[in-house]
Amino acid sequence: MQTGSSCIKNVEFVTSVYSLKDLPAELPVEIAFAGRSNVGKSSLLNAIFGTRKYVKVSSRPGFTQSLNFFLINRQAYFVDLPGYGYAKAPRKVIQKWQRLIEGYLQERSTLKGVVCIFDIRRGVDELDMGLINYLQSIKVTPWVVFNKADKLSNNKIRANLERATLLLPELPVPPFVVSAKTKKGVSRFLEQVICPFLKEIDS
Ligand SMILES: Nc1nc2c(ncn2[C@@H]2O[C@H](COP(=O)(O)OP(=O)(O)OP(=O)(O)O)[C@@H](O)[C@H]2O)c(=O)[nH]1
Ligand SMILES: [Mg+2]
Repeated sequence: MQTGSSCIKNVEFVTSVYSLKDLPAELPVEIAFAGRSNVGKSSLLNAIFGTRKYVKVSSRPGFTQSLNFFLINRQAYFVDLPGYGYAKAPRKVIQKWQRLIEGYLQERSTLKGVVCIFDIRRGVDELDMGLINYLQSIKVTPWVVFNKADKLSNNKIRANLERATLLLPELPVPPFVVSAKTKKGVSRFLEQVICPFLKEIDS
């Protein structure tokens, strides 16, 4: 599929993985998208891909239960991770997801970083901090993106961002604020974080 973005020229869905033994062979670059259930991971991927139809978006939380691999420009993987924190999921299911996600994050040596998506209305909570701290403990770069900016006024966005930033540890790149719905902020995030990796393998 052709896309509109400057550095994402081609996207192909490759596979949904439910078990670590089914992970595809590594490519030079892999970037994962993580966050609470319903925060808009799949929607952000669609915004990045320049289409609404590519990744399934949930009408109910807890929709994405597998690791979904997308092949970008035939040489990198973007991975849509299952959302955490869905209170209604059975304990066994939560434990299985956790093992799958943690195993995945530890195992992928070509993982360049994880896009950690949070809701700008809610800021960061204990589970979100747990994700950031876990990534830092295994030396994987977290990139923080606050989504659903279309739901708040600019003043409220500024206040929430300030409050959330105080809670977060020092990050390699300051947080981004985007709306997967209106696409506001998405191209800036792409150009500053994602495109450099894709351009690196191009050259
Ligand atoms: N207003 C608004 N709604 C959004 C935005 N991003 C996502 N949504 C909505 O939020 C809901 C969840 O979006 P998804 O993209 O499926 O969220 P997800 O994080 O992939 O969810 P799981 O797969 O369950 O973990 C859907 O109804 C989306 O339309 C946004 O930027 N603004
Ligand atoms: Mg999803």
